[in-house]
Amino acid sequence: MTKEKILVIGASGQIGVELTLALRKIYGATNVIASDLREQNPLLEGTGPYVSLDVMNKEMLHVQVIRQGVTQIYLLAAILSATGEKNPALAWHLNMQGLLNVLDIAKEEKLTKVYWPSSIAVFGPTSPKKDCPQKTIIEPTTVYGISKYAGEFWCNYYFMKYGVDVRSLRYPGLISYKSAPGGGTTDYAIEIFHEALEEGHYKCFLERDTYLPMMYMPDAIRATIELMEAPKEKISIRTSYNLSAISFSPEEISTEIKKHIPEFTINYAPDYRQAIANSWPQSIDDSVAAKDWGWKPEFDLSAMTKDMLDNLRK
Ligand code: NAD
Ligand code: AKB
Repeated sequence: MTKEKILVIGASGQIGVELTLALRKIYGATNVIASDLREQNPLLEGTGPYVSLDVMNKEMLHVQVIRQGVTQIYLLAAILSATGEKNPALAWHLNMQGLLNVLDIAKEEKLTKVYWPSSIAVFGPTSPKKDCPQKTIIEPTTVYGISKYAGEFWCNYYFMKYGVDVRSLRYPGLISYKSAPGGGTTDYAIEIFHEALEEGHYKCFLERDTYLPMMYMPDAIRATIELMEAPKEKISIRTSYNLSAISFSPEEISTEIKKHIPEFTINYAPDYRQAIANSWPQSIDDSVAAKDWGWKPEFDLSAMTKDMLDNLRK
């Protein structure tokens, strides 16, 4: 068996920090290279190698891959839904060109595996709202969603045409306490915890009854690693797998928080992100991931709320 050397691109972000730490536990600290455009995240400092890298600079990326003997890439650098609507051209450019650079290098250097996340943002207003299936009408209305859907088909293309073993998950909104979120529509469900503890009040940018698919970060990290470690023959989806855990509204999460902080209050002042949220499904059917590689979430709303508050209080 070849010794794996993993490059995580976008390692200083919300998922990158936790995924890098989890991969370092499995593969050994020196075999997982963290990289980002940003300064290294303080949570990663002293835990393993870090390189400053721009995924848009294909030549430099290629040099790093060869120089470091990289065998796998996890590509997390992207612009998310809310930030993407403010600068559509930049979101399209980074989300597409970054992926194409990685896929090309993976093909040329015969990397063993590539991971690239998609999102529930691929779905649009014409997709089913409840239990949205793996294969259905997909007509995204945000530039982020369009870039993710196009990206899914580039992944499929590189697998079919060149045999690049690229795997992908359509993450729901991810909730975590370690690293700050990077400009998504589901970020309210993280902000609410910080504001509840610091101010006792939260002004929510979505309406009270806006249901969205969500997941606690430990489940997302485990799903990612389970997908990447699954035998190749178990992977039937080469675009991106639906993935699901919890669905709730701002009102429901605030009720859950009140069980721990009775004086907590919330008011609603929807902004441009409401239209993005309205275009997405309320819940996702992930039965194909369950059937193919045994996916099963662990955290429900009450377990997640308790764990978030316990950790943020620390
Ligand atoms: P994030 O914004 O927190 O992190 C992205 C990281 O990429 C940042 O640290 C940023 O500095 C880095 N980056 C940006 N441009 C770069 C460049 N040119 N070269 C190198 N690094 C660059 O995002 P995240 O929430 O960690 O998301 C990671 C991936 O997961 C993205 O593809 C995102 O679309 C996807 N995703 C996230 C969620 C979620 O809820 N967080 C849900 C669905 C999908
Ligand atoms: C966002 O809100 O943009 C992300 C996502 C669901 O992709 N959290």
